[in-house]
Amino acid sequence: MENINNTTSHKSGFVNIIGNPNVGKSTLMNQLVGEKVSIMTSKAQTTRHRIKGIVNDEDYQIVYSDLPGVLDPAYTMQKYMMRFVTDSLQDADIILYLIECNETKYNEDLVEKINKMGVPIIFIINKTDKYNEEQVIEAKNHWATIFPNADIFAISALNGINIEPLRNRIIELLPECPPYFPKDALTDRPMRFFVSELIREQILLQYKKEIPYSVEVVVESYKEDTDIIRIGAIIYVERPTQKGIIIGSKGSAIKKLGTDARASIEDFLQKHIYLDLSVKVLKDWRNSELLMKRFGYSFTD
Ligand SMILES: Nc1nc2c(ncn2[C@@H]2O[C@H](COP(=O)(O)OP(=O)(O)OP(=O)(O)O)[C@@H](O)[C@H]2O)c(=O)[nH]1
Ligand SMILES: [Mg+2]
Repeated sequence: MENINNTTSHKSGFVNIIGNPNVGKSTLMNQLVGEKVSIMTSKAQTTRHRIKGIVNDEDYQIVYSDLPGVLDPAYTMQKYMMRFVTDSLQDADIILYLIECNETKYNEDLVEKINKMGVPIIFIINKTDKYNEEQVIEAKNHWATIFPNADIFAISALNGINIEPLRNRIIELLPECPPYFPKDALTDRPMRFFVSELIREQILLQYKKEIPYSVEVVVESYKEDTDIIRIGAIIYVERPTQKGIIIGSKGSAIKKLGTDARASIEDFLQKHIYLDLSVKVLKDWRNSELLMKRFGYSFTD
């Protein structure tokens, strides 16, 4: 029988996560999505792209976007990273603005734009596990004046504290809308992208100083056989000395990198993989518009 009083409706929307570097944006997105869609490390500027993580339910679809941290660009790559953030204001249905509890610094232009957008803002105080109640209250009072229209939540993304009420509020605020992506989609990125990110995550964890920031990882080949996936990736660096550091004495550093990256990719793909890593010098790639485009920084969705 046809239901003429069709009361069932579908909600869907873009929920974009904005905040300074290292405040826990990727950790929060992974918690909300329930999968490791975005790499997370203790180093600032881990995330360089807009990465979508999609949550599907019968009645709704939430399209989260993890974003690079807000910064003053010093070179071309950072200019592109910041563009992902400003572009994300255009399609946001809900903004999650995240801080670490003790933080007071913010970009005034960006905050003004967010406040004028007219979309719901959820202001989130993260890493509450590291601070006492008084400090959390102080942060709430301080930031309520900067985001006067925002809902305020205090959470620990790492420990999963207060995530459930936050998730419920997001669902409440979602607009009525058909789904943007197929209802079985987890992300809009191809496997190759996640593989290159997992290799870069190991580089962030294993190498010091400027090395992780001078590196771009490109998956050149990805061949799926019945019981193994064969992956070839190139690690681009900016200078010959950096190539030497990545490889290490008698190849020891790249060997460890290969072993750890393979384990992490196998964990993600749940399949055996063969990983071939090579290192190439691409002088000053971070300051080249052409190379930024070639490396996929110019696409925002
Ligand atoms: N103690 C504590 N640490 C956290 C929490 N959330 C995230 N972290 C840690 O903070 C660091 C940064 O986390 P990310 O999720 O990579 O932060 P991000 O904001 O995505 O950083 P960028 O991508 O560099 O801008 C990691 O070491 C996390 O484990 C939390 O609730 N409590
Ligand atoms: Mg991040």
